[in-house]
Amino acid sequence: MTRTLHVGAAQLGPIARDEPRSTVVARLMALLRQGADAGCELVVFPELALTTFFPRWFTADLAGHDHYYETEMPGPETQPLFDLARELRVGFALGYAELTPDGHRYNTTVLVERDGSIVGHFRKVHIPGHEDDEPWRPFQHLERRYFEESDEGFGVWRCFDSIVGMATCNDRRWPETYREMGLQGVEMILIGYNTPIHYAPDPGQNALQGFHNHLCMQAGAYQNGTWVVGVAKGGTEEGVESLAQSAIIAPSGQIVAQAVTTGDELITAVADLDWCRHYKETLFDFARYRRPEAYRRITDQKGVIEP
Ligand code: CDT
Repeated sequence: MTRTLHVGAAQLGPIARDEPRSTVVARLMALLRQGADAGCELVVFPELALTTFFPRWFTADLAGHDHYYETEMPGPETQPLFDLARELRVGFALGYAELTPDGHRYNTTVLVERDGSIVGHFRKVHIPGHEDDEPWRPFQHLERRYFEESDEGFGVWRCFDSIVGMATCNDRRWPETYREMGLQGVEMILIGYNTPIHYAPDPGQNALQGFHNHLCMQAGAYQNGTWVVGVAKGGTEEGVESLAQSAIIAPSGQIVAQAVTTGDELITAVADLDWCRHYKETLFDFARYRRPEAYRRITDQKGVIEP
């Protein structure tokens, strides 16, 4: 019998700076209900799905921005989402800003099973942007000020009768992200993102944002024989236009569902998990064909060393 996982990508439109958590959670719950009505077993929300994308604003005082972070998950305001998941028997992945009891700040995603129990957390590995105030930009990308790089790497979890992994936004642009999980047999990678259309260091890339978004996720899916679920927070948020184009991508690299709006929108697919084997056991039979001894620079070296 074919193994399937009915998955939904719950794209969000903008979240205003002053939008209360309760309103955002109500939006998430509406999408979770839509997912249940569509037959989904798992609904994936974007990166930093509880707040506006606050790293666009500089602050000299991080503690003054503590209200953007969650100190517990679930907390009082997110508990209703967990309760609804249990009631509907629909799991979810939710990106949020995490402030740990010992003061560490991570860009985190929590994965929750259909019974409302936490499967695991993923903390973003590749933190893009800059640390310091750069007022020349029309808006900033201060993720490197607000978040630490995770040293936990890319785990996978046996859940949803599958092998599931996570990555966050900028992680999707790096082939190592997918291969780390591919080497653990991943069958579905969940990726939330906030991608401003305008890229200040090289605006020539602006027109290519949609292309690059799909290019990297489709390549990651195909080269590792896995499903990839890419979920945006899109639309114009606090004056910043962000890419939507959420997509569910098959192990063939083909997009099987894509969002057509820039707002709150659910897209779904019945993911055939056995489709992964067509790639994992043929062209990308890692055990047979990979040559790790030829790839030593990938872990021994960080930047480019020209001959
Ligand atoms: N959130 C996030 O990682 N966004 C980046 C923007 C480009 S780097 C300034 C991304 O890779 O989409």
